[in-house]
Amino acid sequence: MQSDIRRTLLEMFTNAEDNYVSGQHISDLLGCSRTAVWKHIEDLRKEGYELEAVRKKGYRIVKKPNKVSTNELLLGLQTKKIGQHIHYEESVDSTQKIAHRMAQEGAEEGTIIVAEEQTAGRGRLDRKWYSPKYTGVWMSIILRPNIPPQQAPQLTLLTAVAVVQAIQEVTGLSPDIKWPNDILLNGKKIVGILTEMQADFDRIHSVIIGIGMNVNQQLEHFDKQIQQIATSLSIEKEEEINRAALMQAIFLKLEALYEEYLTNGFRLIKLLWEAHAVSIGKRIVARTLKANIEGIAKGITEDGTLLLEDDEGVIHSIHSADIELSSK
Ligand code: BTX
Repeated sequence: MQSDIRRTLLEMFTNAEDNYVSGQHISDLLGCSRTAVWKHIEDLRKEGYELEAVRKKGYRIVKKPNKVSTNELLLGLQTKKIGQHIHYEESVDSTQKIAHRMAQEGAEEGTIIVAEEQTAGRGRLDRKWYSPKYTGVWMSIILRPNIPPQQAPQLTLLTAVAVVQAIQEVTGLSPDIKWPNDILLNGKKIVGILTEMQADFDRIHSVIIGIGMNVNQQLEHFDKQIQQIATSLSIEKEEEINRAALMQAIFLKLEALYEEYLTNGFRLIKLLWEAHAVSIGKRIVARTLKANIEGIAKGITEDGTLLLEDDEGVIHSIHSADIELSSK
């Protein structure tokens, strides 16, 4: 309730742009006293909003916090489901862990868990995912699709398309997708996607999609080990990028693609994915847990498996691997 009022207040200030909104006008609209208005303003200041108060004129926002708080994410959000429930924390071990717990406790489809920093962010196969404070988008999304569990990997590809579309829209940059879950700019990793699920043999309870996106880091923010392979949107664009705007764009694109997927299946998503994929048609090495396989990446199947043709003409179906372009 209190937070709803603060959200309405933020909406008023945002709509007013640089103009002042008078205290009287606010108390009339919200139906509360001038003292109550002042208390809400103080609460917003505690959230990190810089608000200027001028006698006889009123209030206006001078600066928003560099945060992906619930208020910032819900402000003006146009989706029906994705992002309508936000669980925000300053610092967590991993948003995936919290998402798993919340999904088990019955969290609604579309719920987002987001943190400013992760102290134990993880990638696939328990690899580490660096998630420094206030610089990136570290979030998990809970979905509850009515699809067979073996089709869940398609959602990784769907998410990759949504993230690429969102980056294009907000920054004008055009990233590439590297099968199955990396998004690259100039050959360096900008986003990682981790899809996990809670399921029985034949039924999905929830799919938890983790998205880690490097947004405002500079090179020195990256750990030495990954400086060669990682980049951020800000390094590539040479300006600071609004993380909340990026997240809202992801919510919108994801919702549209997810609706298309549930209604018409994977066909269109597959075409969109292939249009952004760098490795298709190229000679690559796929490092699976069992072996390294080299050959030409022919494309992906309906269920998101990579098809690789080796030098003997044998087609391999790769379900899980790290791939890189062959040096041959
Ligand atoms: P992945 O296993 O494909 O990639 C992990 C590898 O990527 C690491 O071994 C390292 O080499 C490199 N790496 C680590 N951190 C970064 C970074 N910030 N930028 C670029 N490269 C990096 C990819 O796994 C899936 C990552 C999902 C991360 C999200 S964040 C929100 C959610 N919570 C959580 O704990 N994980 C997911």
